[in-house]
Amino acid sequence: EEKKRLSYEQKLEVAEHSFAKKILEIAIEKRSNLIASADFITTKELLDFADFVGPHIVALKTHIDILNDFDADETILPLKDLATKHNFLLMEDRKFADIGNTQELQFSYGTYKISNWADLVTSHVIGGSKSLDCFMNVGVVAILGMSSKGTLTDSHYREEALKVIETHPSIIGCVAQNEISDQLLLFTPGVNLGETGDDKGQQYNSPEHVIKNYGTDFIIVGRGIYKSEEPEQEALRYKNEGWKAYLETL
Ligand code: BMP
Repeated sequence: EEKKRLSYEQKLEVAEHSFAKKILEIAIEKRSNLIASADFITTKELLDFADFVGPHIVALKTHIDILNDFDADETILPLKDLATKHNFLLMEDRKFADIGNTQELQFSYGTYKISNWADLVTSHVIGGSKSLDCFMNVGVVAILGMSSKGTLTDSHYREEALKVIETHPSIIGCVAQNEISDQLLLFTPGVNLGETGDDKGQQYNSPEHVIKNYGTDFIIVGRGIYKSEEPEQEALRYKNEGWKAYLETL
Protein backbone atom coordinates (compact mmCIF):
# COMPACT_ATOMS: atom_id res chain seq x y z
CA GLU A 1 0.00 0.00 0.00
CA GLU A 2 1.33 3.39 -0.96
CA LYS A 3 1.37 5.96 1.77
CA LYS A 4 1.93 9.67 1.82
CA ARG A 5 5.44 10.75 2.68
CA LEU A 6 7.22 13.86 3.84
CA SER A 7 8.74 15.94 1.07
CA TYR A 8 12.48 16.63 0.97
CA GLU A 9 11.67 20.20 1.99
CA GLN A 10 9.79 18.96 5.06
CA LYS A 11 12.63 16.61 5.95
CA LEU A 12 15.09 19.46 5.54
CA GLU A 13 13.16 21.56 8.06
CA VAL A 14 13.59 18.96 10.79
CA ALA A 15 17.02 17.59 9.80
CA GLU A 16 19.72 18.15 12.42
CA HIS A 17 22.89 16.66 10.98
CA SER A 18 24.76 18.91 8.54
CA PHE A 19 25.16 16.09 5.98
CA ALA A 20 21.46 15.18 6.20
CA LYS A 21 20.74 18.80 5.36
CA LYS A 22 23.31 18.80 2.60
CA ILE A 23 22.00 15.76 0.75
CA LEU A 24 18.41 17.01 1.05
CA GLU A 25 19.42 20.42 -0.31
CA ILE A 26 21.14 18.78 -3.27
CA ALA A 27 18.10 16.57 -3.92
CA ILE A 28 15.83 19.62 -4.00
CA GLU A 29 18.19 21.65 -6.16
CA LYS A 30 18.89 18.91 -8.71
CA ARG A 31 15.45 17.29 -8.52
CA SER A 32 17.21 13.98 -8.03
CA ASN A 33 17.12 11.15 -5.53
CA LEU A 34 19.73 9.11 -7.35
CA ILE A 35 22.99 7.82 -5.89
CA ALA A 36 25.25 6.13 -8.43
CA SER A 37 27.42 3.30 -7.21
CA ALA A 38 30.79 3.54 -8.96
CA ASP A 39 32.20 0.05 -8.49
CA PHE A 40 35.26 0.42 -10.72
CA ILE A 41 38.72 -1.05 -10.33
CA THR A 42 40.61 1.75 -12.11
CA THR A 43 40.83 5.44 -11.26
CA LYS A 44 40.30 6.50 -14.86
CA GLU A 45 36.98 4.67 -15.13
CA LEU A 46 35.89 6.05 -11.76
CA LEU A 47 36.70 9.66 -12.68
CA ASP A 48 35.25 9.46 -16.21
CA PHE A 49 32.06 8.00 -14.78
CA ALA A 50 31.82 10.64 -12.02
CA ASP A 51 32.14 13.39 -14.62
CA PHE A 52 29.46 11.87 -16.90
CA VAL A 53 26.83 11.11 -14.28
CA GLY A 54 27.75 13.92 -11.88
CA PRO A 55 25.03 16.34 -13.07
CA HIS A 56 22.28 13.82 -12.32
CA ILE A 57 23.21 12.46 -8.88
CA VAL A 58 23.07 13.55 -5.25
CA ALA A 59 25.98 11.33 -4.25
CA LEU A 60 28.57 9.02 -5.72
CA LYS A 61 28.99 5.82 -3.76
CA THR A 62 32.45 4.28 -3.82
CA HIS A 63 34.16 1.09 -2.73
CA ILE A 64 37.51 2.81 -2.68
CA ASP A 65 39.38 -0.36 -1.67
CA ILE A 66 38.60 -2.15 -4.96
CA LEU A 67 40.72 0.27 -7.00
CA ASN A 68 43.86 -1.37 -8.38
CA ASP A 69 45.63 1.97 -8.78
CA PHE A 70 44.45 4.04 -5.79
CA ASP A 71 46.55 7.11 -5.17
CA ALA A 72 45.54 9.95 -2.89
CA ASP A 73 46.68 12.62 -5.37
CA GLU A 74 45.55 10.93 -8.57
CA THR A 75 42.28 9.51 -7.28
CA ILE A 76 40.96 11.60 -4.41
CA LEU A 77 41.95 15.10 -5.47
CA PRO A 78 40.26 14.89 -8.90
CA LEU A 79 37.29 13.07 -7.36
CA LYS A 80 36.81 15.89 -4.87
CA ASP A 81 37.06 18.42 -7.71
CA LEU A 82 34.34 16.57 -9.62
CA ALA A 83 32.16 16.46 -6.51
CA THR A 84 32.50 20.24 -6.24
CA LYS A 85 32.03 20.82 -9.97
CA HIS A 86 28.79 18.82 -10.16
CA ASN A 87 27.62 19.30 -6.56
CA PHE A 88 27.38 15.74 -5.28
CA LEU A 89 28.49 14.09 -2.04
CA LEU A 90 31.07 11.33 -1.71
CA MET A 91 29.71 8.27 0.04
CA GLU A 92 32.26 5.58 0.92
CA ASP A 93 30.57 2.22 1.28
CA ARG A 94 33.10 0.86 3.80
CA LYS A 95 30.52 -0.98 5.92
CA PHE A 96 32.50 -0.71 9.14
CA ALA A 97 31.77 -3.63 11.48
CA ASP A 98 34.29 -3.63 14.32
CA ILE A 99 34.98 -2.23 17.79
CA GLY A 100 35.25 1.54 18.14
CA ASN A 101 39.02 1.67 18.42
CA THR A 102 39.55 -0.34 15.23
CA GLN A 103 36.92 1.59 13.31
CA GLU A 104 38.59 4.83 14.36
CA LEU A 105 41.86 3.56 12.87
CA GLN A 106 40.18 2.27 9.70
CA PHE A 107 38.38 5.59 9.27
CA SER A 108 41.43 7.86 9.41
CA TYR A 109 44.56 5.84 8.69
CA GLY A 110 45.95 3.34 6.21
CA THR A 111 45.89 3.69 2.46
CA TYR A 112 42.52 5.37 2.02
CA LYS A 113 42.24 7.88 4.90
CA ILE A 114 38.49 7.94 4.46
CA SER A 115 37.93 10.72 7.00
CA ASN A 116 39.93 13.10 4.77
CA TRP A 117 37.46 13.02 1.92
CA ALA A 118 34.20 11.16 2.52
CA ASP A 119 31.00 13.08 3.28
CA LEU A 120 29.06 9.93 4.11
CA VAL A 121 30.20 6.47 5.21
CA THR A 122 28.24 3.26 5.63
CA SER A 123 28.59 1.27 8.82
CA HIS A 124 27.07 -1.78 10.38
CA VAL A 125 25.85 -1.18 13.93
CA ILE A 126 26.76 -4.68 15.08
CA GLY A 127 29.48 -3.30 17.39
CA GLY A 128 26.92 -1.31 19.40
CA SER A 129 26.36 2.41 19.87
CA LYS A 130 29.75 3.32 21.37
CA SER A 131 31.56 1.81 18.38
CA LEU A 132 30.03 4.57 16.22
CA ASP A 133 31.32 7.50 18.28
CA CYS A 134 34.49 7.63 16.17
CA PHE A 135 32.73 8.93 13.07
CA MET A 136 33.22 12.68 13.34
CA ASN A 137 32.61 15.27 10.61
CA VAL A 138 30.83 12.73 8.45
CA GLY A 139 27.27 11.46 8.06
CA VAL A 140 26.85 7.80 8.91
CA VAL A 141 24.44 5.68 6.90
CA ALA A 142 23.78 2.58 8.98
CA ILE A 143 23.22 -0.84 7.45
CA LEU A 144 19.82 -1.93 8.72
CA GLY A 145 18.97 -4.54 6.12
CA MET A 146 20.75 -5.96 3.09
CA SER A 147 19.44 -6.63 -0.39
CA SER A 148 21.08 -10.01 -0.85
CA LYS A 149 19.32 -13.35 -0.74
CA GLY A 150 19.66 -15.07 2.65
CA THR A 151 20.87 -11.99 4.52
CA LEU A 152 20.90 -12.36 8.31
CA THR A 153 19.31 -8.94 8.82
CA ASP A 154 15.96 -10.44 9.86
CA SER A 155 13.22 -8.55 11.69
CA HIS A 156 14.70 -9.26 15.15
CA TYR A 157 18.12 -7.95 14.08
CA ARG A 158 16.57 -4.87 12.52
CA GLU A 159 14.49 -4.14 15.61
CA GLU A 160 17.60 -4.19 17.82
CA ALA A 161 19.70 -2.30 15.25
CA LEU A 162 17.07 0.45 15.08
CA LYS A 163 17.46 1.09 18.82
CA VAL A 164 21.11 1.94 18.18
CA ILE A 165 20.41 3.84 14.98
CA GLU A 166 17.62 6.04 16.33
CA THR A 167 19.70 7.28 19.25
CA HIS A 168 23.09 7.89 17.63
CA PRO A 169 23.66 11.53 16.62
CA SER A 170 26.09 10.71 13.77
CA ILE A 171 23.60 8.53 11.93
CA ILE A 172 21.59 10.30 9.24
CA GLY A 173 19.81 7.27 7.84
CA CYS A 174 19.77 3.63 6.94
CA VAL A 175 20.48 1.30 4.09
CA ALA A 176 17.40 -0.90 4.06
CA GLN A 177 14.76 -2.73 2.08
CA ASN A 178 11.84 -1.71 4.28
CA GLU A 179 10.03 1.32 5.57
CA ILE A 180 11.60 3.22 8.49
CA SER A 181 10.61 6.26 10.54
CA ASP A 182 10.39 9.73 9.00
CA GLN A 183 13.26 10.98 11.18
CA LEU A 184 15.80 8.90 9.26
CA LEU A 185 16.71 9.03 5.60
CA LEU A 186 16.23 5.76 3.74
CA PHE A 187 18.84 4.64 1.21
CA THR A 188 17.92 1.61 -0.89
CA PRO A 189 20.34 -0.36 -3.09
CA GLY A 190 19.32 -3.39 -5.12
CA VAL A 191 17.69 -1.14 -7.71
CA ASN A 192 17.68 -1.99 -11.40
CA LEU A 193 15.26 -1.39 -14.27
CA GLY A 194 16.29 -4.37 -16.38
CA GLU A 195 17.25 -7.26 -14.10
CA THR A 196 15.67 -9.08 -11.15
CA GLY A 197 19.00 -10.12 -9.65
CA ASP A 198 22.46 -11.48 -10.39
CA ASP A 199 23.92 -14.98 -9.94
CA LYS A 200 25.64 -13.98 -6.68
CA GLY A 201 22.56 -13.36 -4.54
CA GLN A 202 21.78 -9.74 -5.37
CA GLN A 203 18.04 -9.02 -5.61
CA TYR A 204 16.64 -6.07 -7.55
CA ASN A 205 13.52 -3.94 -7.52
CA SER A 206 12.59 -0.96 -9.66
CA PRO A 207 12.98 2.65 -8.46
CA GLU A 208 9.20 3.00 -8.43
CA HIS A 209 8.76 -0.12 -6.30
CA VAL A 210 11.17 0.89 -3.56
CA ILE A 211 10.12 4.54 -3.48
CA LYS A 212 6.41 3.76 -3.36
CA ASN A 213 6.53 0.70 -1.10
CA TYR A 214 9.38 1.46 1.32
CA GLY A 215 9.36 5.25 1.19
CA THR A 216 12.96 5.24 -0.05
CA ASP A 217 14.54 8.69 -0.06
CA PHE A 218 17.60 7.79 -2.14
CA ILE A 219 17.94 4.96 -4.64
CA ILE A 220 21.38 3.44 -5.09
CA VAL A 221 22.08 2.10 -8.57
CA GLY A 222 25.28 0.35 -9.62
CA ARG A 223 25.42 -1.95 -12.62
CA GLY A 224 22.10 -0.68 -13.95
CA ILE A 225 23.98 2.51 -14.82
CA TYR A 226 27.70 1.81 -15.03
CA LYS A 227 27.34 -1.36 -17.11
CA SER A 228 25.02 0.28 -19.64
CA GLU A 229 26.15 1.38 -23.11
CA GLU A 230 25.41 5.01 -22.33
CA PRO A 231 25.85 5.60 -18.59
CA GLU A 232 24.97 9.28 -18.75
CA GLN A 233 21.66 8.63 -20.52
CA GLU A 234 20.93 5.78 -18.18
CA ALA A 235 21.67 7.91 -15.11
CA LEU A 236 19.20 10.46 -16.42
CA ARG A 237 16.61 7.71 -16.89
CA TYR A 238 17.00 6.48 -13.31
CA LYS A 239 16.97 10.04 -12.05
CA ASN A 240 13.71 10.78 -13.86
CA GLU A 241 12.10 7.50 -12.78
CA GLY A 242 13.11 8.14 -9.18
CA TRP A 243 11.89 11.72 -9.13
CA LYS A 244 8.58 10.85 -10.79
CA ALA A 245 7.91 8.09 -8.24
CA TYR A 246 8.78 10.50 -5.41
CA LEU A 247 6.39 13.18 -6.70
CA GLU A 248 3.63 10.58 -7.04
CA THR A 249 3.91 9.66 -3.35
CA LEU A 250 3.60 13.20 -1.99
P1 BMP B 1 24.48 -3.13 -8.14
O1 BMP B 1 23.37 -2.12 -8.42
O2 BMP B 1 25.48 -3.21 -9.24
O3 BMP B 1 23.96 -4.46 -7.71
O4 BMP B 1 25.33 -2.54 -6.93
C1 BMP B 1 24.77 -2.30 -5.67
C2 BMP B 1 25.74 -1.57 -4.77
O5 BMP B 1 25.13 -1.36 -3.51
C3 BMP B 1 27.03 -2.33 -4.51
O6 BMP B 1 28.08 -1.36 -4.41
C4 BMP B 1 26.79 -2.99 -3.16
O7 BMP B 1 27.99 -3.12 -2.42
C5 BMP B 1 25.84 -2.03 -2.48
N1 BMP B 1 24.86 -2.66 -1.56
C6 BMP B 1 23.94 -3.60 -1.96
O8 BMP B 1 23.87 -3.93 -3.14
N2 BMP B 1 23.07 -4.13 -1.06
C7 BMP B 1 23.08 -3.81 0.26
O9 BMP B 1 22.27 -4.31 1.01
C8 BMP B 1 24.01 -2.85 0.68
C9 BMP B 1 24.89 -2.28 -0.23
O10 BMP B 1 25.74 -1.35 0.18
